Amino acid sequence: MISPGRSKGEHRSAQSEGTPVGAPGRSKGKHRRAQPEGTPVNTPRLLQRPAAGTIGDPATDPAAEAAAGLLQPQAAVPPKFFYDAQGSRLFDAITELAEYYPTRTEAAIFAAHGAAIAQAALAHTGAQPVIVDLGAGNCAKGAALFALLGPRRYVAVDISADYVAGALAQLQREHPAMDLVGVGLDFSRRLALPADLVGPRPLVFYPGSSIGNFDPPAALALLQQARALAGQGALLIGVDLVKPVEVLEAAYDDALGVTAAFNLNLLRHLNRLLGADFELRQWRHVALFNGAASRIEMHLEARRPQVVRWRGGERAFAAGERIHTENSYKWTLDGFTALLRAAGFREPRAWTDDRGWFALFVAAA
Ligand code: AVI
Repeated sequence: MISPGRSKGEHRSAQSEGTPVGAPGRSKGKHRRAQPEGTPVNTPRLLQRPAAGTIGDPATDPAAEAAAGLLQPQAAVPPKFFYDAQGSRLFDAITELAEYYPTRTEAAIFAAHGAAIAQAALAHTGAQPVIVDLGAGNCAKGAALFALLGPRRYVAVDISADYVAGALAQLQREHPAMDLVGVGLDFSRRLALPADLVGPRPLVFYPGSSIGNFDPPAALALLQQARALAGQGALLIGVDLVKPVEVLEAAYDDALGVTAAFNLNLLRHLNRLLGADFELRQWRHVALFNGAASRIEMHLEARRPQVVRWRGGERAFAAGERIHTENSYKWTLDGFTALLRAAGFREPRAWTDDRGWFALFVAAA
């Protein structure tokens, strides 16, 4: 069993081809700023890849999945329900908080070691790789790789297709000749993309330590799928590392209350998705470090007894009762190296910051 917080030895639907939801292919650039003669001008392609399944089946229907989570003895709703459009914007705000170190630490590692990281990745993928960006969001991190890697195509995968579509439209203005593809996909269920989209040796890019939002068995399963997706290519992944508890808890409970708003926004999302009647003022944000599991936990705690109703269900909550909304596992370098190897990756290499707070790994598929 591989676990995140300890060192090595001690120890995180069948898919169709996808339905285009935006204008495919290339445009003649009529509505774009003038380009030098002969510069090809593209339009982002957008694919929506719905999970196959039946409405009402928690395994495939998001509303049913959220409702089933609310009805568990210890209520729990998966963190993917943070990311409606508002939640995605709140997450972007989190990344700029003084207390939230992961984003800027990861950026500092790229700034210090970008050339070496790119060289390691290109050694596995070959020149001009296809970049497959998992959880691309505003696409800023993926775009930052363009200068380092010179990709021939950028595939931005995100649960929020609308959000990624807006980001790609902006990105296309800055990189008119780049082949940009947006994919709306909940890859926490299953990670698979058409072979002709990703090619034989893509670079699968999973930054920001989102892998930490999966428990170790689920992280292993996702990495195994990432390895299959990477074919003969490589993985470039960001991983948050174990560090002092005060630093961790402040990062998930900031003074401005942005993380609290991000957590509470999940209830707004459930009100819309399920027709629920959560009163946001009756809940408070809780973030704590669980040292035994080596993870930050986020919860929403009922301020007073209440009954919450939604289409087809209801639940009474006692004062102080919690809904578990997120785990964010913190790994050691050895622990994550072992996880990569267990998933079938080879030759893992890691780069960290001076404090050893965050790591970027490159591994061959
Ligand atoms: C997306 N993920 C890596 C973030 C994290 O740090 O676990 C989500 C987050 N939750 C609260 N703040 C940020």
